[in-house]
Formats: sequence, structure tokens, C-alpha cells
Amino acid sequence: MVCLILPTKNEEACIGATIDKINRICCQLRIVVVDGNSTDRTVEIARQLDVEVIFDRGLGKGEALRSAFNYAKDDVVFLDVDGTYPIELVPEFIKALDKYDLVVGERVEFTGDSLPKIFLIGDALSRGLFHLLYFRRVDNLSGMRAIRKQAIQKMSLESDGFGIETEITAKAVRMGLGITKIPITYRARTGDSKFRPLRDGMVVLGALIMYRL
Ligand SMILES: Nc1nc2c(ncn2[C@@H]2O[C@H](COP(=O)(O)OP(=O)(O)O)[C@@H](O)[C@H]2O)c(=O)[nH]1
Ligand SMILES: [Mg+2]
Repeated sequence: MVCLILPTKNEEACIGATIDKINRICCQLRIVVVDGNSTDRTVEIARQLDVEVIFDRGLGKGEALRSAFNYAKDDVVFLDVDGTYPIELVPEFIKALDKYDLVVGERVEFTGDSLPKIFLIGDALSRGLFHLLYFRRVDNLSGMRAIRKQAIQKMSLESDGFGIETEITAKAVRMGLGITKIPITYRARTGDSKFRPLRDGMVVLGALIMYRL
């Protein structure tokens, strides 16, 4: 059964609504929350809603996702719990796994102030650099994806932090895996972002370069 992975770090403001919405839209789905030792009520809320909860080792979103992939032992879909991604499209992502190894939610529209100007610039630079280095136009930072189990195994992922989506995208392109994009709208976040522009921006830049070499 496809496993829906939800990485969380202090997301009590949105975790409940996100799980409720997933349950309304997709039945027959195993939901696993991978938590970064939240100090708020995130884990308590997730457990009340009867989903599996595992914990990362405190190294970041990348390490959290890698742990969850190992734990899931199956095809996966993952997305932020912060209300930015269109949960209603999860079934479409799962269907696309029939034909493709990697399904990327390509952010084509940003509503309201979902990304401040400076983030939009960073995002455009990242996508431009990805195109330049890998000759493919794919949203290397999108946090909504589906991946086949065999593709995860082939990739031997190693990122601990926010370079994980770039690593997945870069390796999928370089390994010639089947990639498809589903256009999505990126909405404003509930709660605070854990992305630190300078530090995590450098991590993404490092991943863009490292997986090209
Ligand atoms: N388990 C775990 N989840 C994390 C960690 N850092 C961020 N997340 C979660 O990963 C998702 C992406 O982080 P977010 O703050 O939304 O970054 P942004 O989308 O770039 O603004 C969110 O659901 C976060 O709660 C971490 O260290 N461990
Ligand atoms: Mg987010």
C-alpha cells in the first residue's frame, strides 16, 4: 500500500486539519508522520488521529524523509503538513506512479503572499540553475512528490537537510528515471517556516553542484 509521509517539526497549528483532509480525500492510505522531536502538541494530535508516528534523529528534513522511506518499505507520497500543497491531488500523484518513478508537484502558481519576494527570487534562481546544470526543467525544491520504492532504493539518498528534494530530482534525472510533473498551486503557510534562507539556501546550492559532479 502506498505510504503517505508527513514530515513535521512543531506543526500543531496545521497537522490536525491536514490529516483530516487526507482521510476525507484518500481512503486506503497508510499515513506516517515523521517528527523532528516537536516541542508542541504535534505528536499528540497525530496520535489522537490514529496515524503512525516515528521520529528522526534531529538532523533535518532530509534525514527525516530518509528514515520514513526506510520505515515505509513501499512506494511513497510526501508533502509538507503546513497547508501549502494541494492534498486533493494526492490520488493523481499515486495514479502517476503506475507509469513513472518520480512524480513532482511543479509549483506553477503562488497565491497571495505564499512566498515573499526574496524567496521567490531564490526559488527562480534555484530552478534556473537546475535547468542549466541538468538540462531539465523540474521544480527541484517542490516538497510534494511521489516516488516508487525501487527508485528510492536506487538513489541511495544521503541528504540530511533541505537539499533532499534537490538530491532526489538530480539523481532521478542523472539515472534516467521516469519523471513526470503535475502542475500545482502553492498556498500560504499555516505556522512558521523552518527554512533558514541563508544557511539552507547554501545547502540547496551545495546539492545542486554536488550531484552534478
Ligand atoms: N521530521 C522533521 N520535519 C521537518 C524538519 N524540518 C522541517 N520539517 C517539516 O518539513 C516540512 C517542510 O518544512 P517547512 O518549514 O515547511 O519549509 P518550507 O516549505 O521550505 O518553508 C514541514 O512540514 C516541516 O514541519 C525536521 O528537522 N524534521
Ligand atoms: Mg513548507
